[in-house]
Amino acid sequence: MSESVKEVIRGACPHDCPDTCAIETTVENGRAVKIRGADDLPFTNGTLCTKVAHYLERVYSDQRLLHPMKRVGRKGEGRFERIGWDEALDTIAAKFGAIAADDPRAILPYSYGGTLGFVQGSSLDLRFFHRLGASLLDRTICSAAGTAGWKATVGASIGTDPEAIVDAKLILIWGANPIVSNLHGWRYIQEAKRRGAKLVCIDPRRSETAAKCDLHLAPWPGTDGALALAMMQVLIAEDLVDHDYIAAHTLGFGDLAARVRECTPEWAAPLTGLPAEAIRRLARDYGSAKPAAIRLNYGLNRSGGGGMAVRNVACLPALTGAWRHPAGGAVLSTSGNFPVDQHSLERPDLYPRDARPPRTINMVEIGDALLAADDPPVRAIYVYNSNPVAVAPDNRRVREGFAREDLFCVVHELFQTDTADYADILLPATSQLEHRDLHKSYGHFYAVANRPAIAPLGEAKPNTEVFRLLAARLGFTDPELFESDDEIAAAAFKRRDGRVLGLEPALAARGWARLNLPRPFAPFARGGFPTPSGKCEFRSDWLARQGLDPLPAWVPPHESPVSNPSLAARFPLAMISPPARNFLNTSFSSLPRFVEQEGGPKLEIHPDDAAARGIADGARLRIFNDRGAFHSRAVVTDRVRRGLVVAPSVWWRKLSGDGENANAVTSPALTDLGGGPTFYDCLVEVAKETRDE
Ligand SMILES: Nc1nc2c(c(=O)[nH]1)N[C@H]1C(S)=C(S)[C@@H](COP(=O)(O)OP(=O)(O)OC[C@H]3O[C@@H](n4cnc5c(=O)[nH]c(N)nc54)[C@H](O)[C@@H]3O)O[C@H]1N2
Ligand SMILES: Nc1nc2c(c(=O)[nH]1)N[C@H]1C(S)=C(S)[C@@H](COP(=O)(O)OP(=O)(O)OC[C@H]3O[C@@H](n4cnc5c(=O)[nH]c(N)nc54)[C@H](O)[C@@H]3O)O[C@H]1N2
Ligand SMILES: [Mo]
Repeated sequence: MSESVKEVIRGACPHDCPDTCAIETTVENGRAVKIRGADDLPFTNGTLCTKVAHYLERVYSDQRLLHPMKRVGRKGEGRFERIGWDEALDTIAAKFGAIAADDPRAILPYSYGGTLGFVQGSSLDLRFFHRLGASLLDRTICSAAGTAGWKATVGASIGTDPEAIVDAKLILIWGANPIVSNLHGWRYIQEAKRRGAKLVCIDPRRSETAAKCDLHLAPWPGTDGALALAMMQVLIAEDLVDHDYIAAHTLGFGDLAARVRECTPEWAAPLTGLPAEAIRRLARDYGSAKPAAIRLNYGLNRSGGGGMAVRNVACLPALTGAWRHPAGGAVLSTSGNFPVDQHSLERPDLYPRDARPPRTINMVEIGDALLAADDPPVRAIYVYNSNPVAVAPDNRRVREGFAREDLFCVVHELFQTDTADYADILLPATSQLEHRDLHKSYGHFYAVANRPAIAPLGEAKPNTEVFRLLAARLGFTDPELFESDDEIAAAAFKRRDGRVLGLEPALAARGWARLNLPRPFAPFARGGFPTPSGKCEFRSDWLARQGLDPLPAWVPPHESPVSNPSLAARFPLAMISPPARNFLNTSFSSLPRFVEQEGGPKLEIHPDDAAARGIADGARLRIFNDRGAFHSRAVVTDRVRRGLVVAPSVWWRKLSGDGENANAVTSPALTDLGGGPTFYDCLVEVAKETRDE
């Protein structure tokens, strides 16, 4: 009898989540048999979320794409025929070569968060498209607005250590739902509560997290900017500010004080839908609790004023001096702490000098780009790490764009997603267990390496491998296009004096390494903001130079009863579509376990709004506006405030019953800063569906 070979391989969870867990995969005779969270990485702490705990069901799913295919049916129909890799790559190279001879900017890469790894997500792929001279993609679909608002104020994506938050006395959880989308971060918030912290959740609905906090404030979506301005008004008027900190480490306090003078809680009350007294009390609590921390996430950045909302919130800890304490301050993302060598990874210098100036397309506007871009029109699209036909807003336009018969579409995927249905050539991708990668995190201070645990399934290939093969077929000879995954990973972090920054030895030895940051870490206790002035910028010349308001301001949502009464008369309900617990964007939305747990598309609606429309719990609903419509089952609940409906997302369109998901109605309008999406800035009407199928 042959002895079985058993091995534990250390890896990283690749998904778009702040937690970036270290995982351990047990492999027996070449097959992964068990997966668990690593015990030794403190943030992971031996646990995985409900999705990744069952990761092997994803890896070994019978839905996996295992060989290249070419389209045989109509676009979108999803009928394919098996071909070999040579035919697939030759077809792509011939098409790309011909189009590039004309104008390479007619070729568009489209990628986002399928994996957040440097190697498979932002290295050779970008080098290849740079070398080709393709259109550039502005990757805005998630965090662009908040990132810009934070940058204007604080300077870079740096903030409080999420592990240090255990010592805070007050924590504002703002536009965040950690129980669902930052589970491992929630453990530290709970520990703070155990040590006596008060938890306040600011979220239009009573989320899983809000239900566990001491206080829940439910503003109208997209009005956080007004709430933060009113808090500043109270803090300044009642002298709850830290004058020494302001004098030493901030810029433009006088302008700010003048700007917020009229922004009283009474002013903000009708805008936010919160009682003035609740706003005043929140500001007083925030001004007196020491240390006070703010855990923002991206929920508040998905509205017309999402950039400014984050900017306004980011001003608060500089006003009160909360940055002085490691457990105080605020954090939106920790990614700016990582010494990433973006230039070496992406090589923008490979862009051909003799070509016409690069053209950039905002990924949120993909529908428009495919349908209306000229100079030149988009003639080919290469989609990887993303499922735009399900996740991009104003879905009807997106689908029309992908349905263009004259568009050459390549999709590289693990699964036959809604987008894959539109491919001319569909390529099979490896899962995280089958390729090499290296990760930073946007929710903690650890870099995590990923070693392949098993061989690629079927004929699946990693992203990098496909670009190496395509580069050769297109006749490129630049060595940067042929580096191995190990070489790419080794170049991800900056070196100083030719030496690595101390991360590699630990990464190699145990698969993860903490950034070389002091502990305790209070990034701005003594100022040193990474802004042009080195101070927290209440007044931003960077914004002024872009023709934008240099001061914190109130930017209303595009669609609300206050900003657009005539639209609200026809579509009176505000819809948000935040992540469902068992999905990760659309990455788990086709697997039976998770689809069953979610139990079909749902729409949460307040009992009064339901009664006014004759809607009973469980009724089939049609949710619509001028952009489109989709169907869901009613969940009548007071978890949502009056006037708000909530559609947990993101469903695969083709598995949602009616072929539509929430993005049938979401808007393609952009945010004030950063060109981000406005998924949660969306007015709809809801009706009981009489035809019940
Ligand atoms: N289980 C699971 N986890 C995930 C994801 C997933 O799909 N599923 N997605 C991952 C990704 S890509 C991201 S970007 C993050 C997203 O996670 P978060 O950044 O936390 O963002 P959201 O879940 O979009 O929103 C968080 C909360 O903000 C609330 N919210 C909506 N509009 C507003 C508003 O205008 N103001 C305020 N104050 N709150 C508002 C929502 O109701 C929600 O409860 O999570 C990641 N983690
Ligand atoms: N209505 C609504 N829409 C939303 C949101 C919302 O809250 N509401 N959230 C938005 C947010 S925050 C985000 S970040 C975007 C997310 O949008 P996307 O980044 O497009 O995320 P996913 O839908 O998970 O699609 C990722 C795809 O990449 C594939 N993939 C994974 N690993 C690899 C790999 O190694 N190689 C290749 N080639 N493919 C791989 C996965 O199988 C998956 O199909 O969606 C946005 N859309
Ligand atoms: Mo996201």
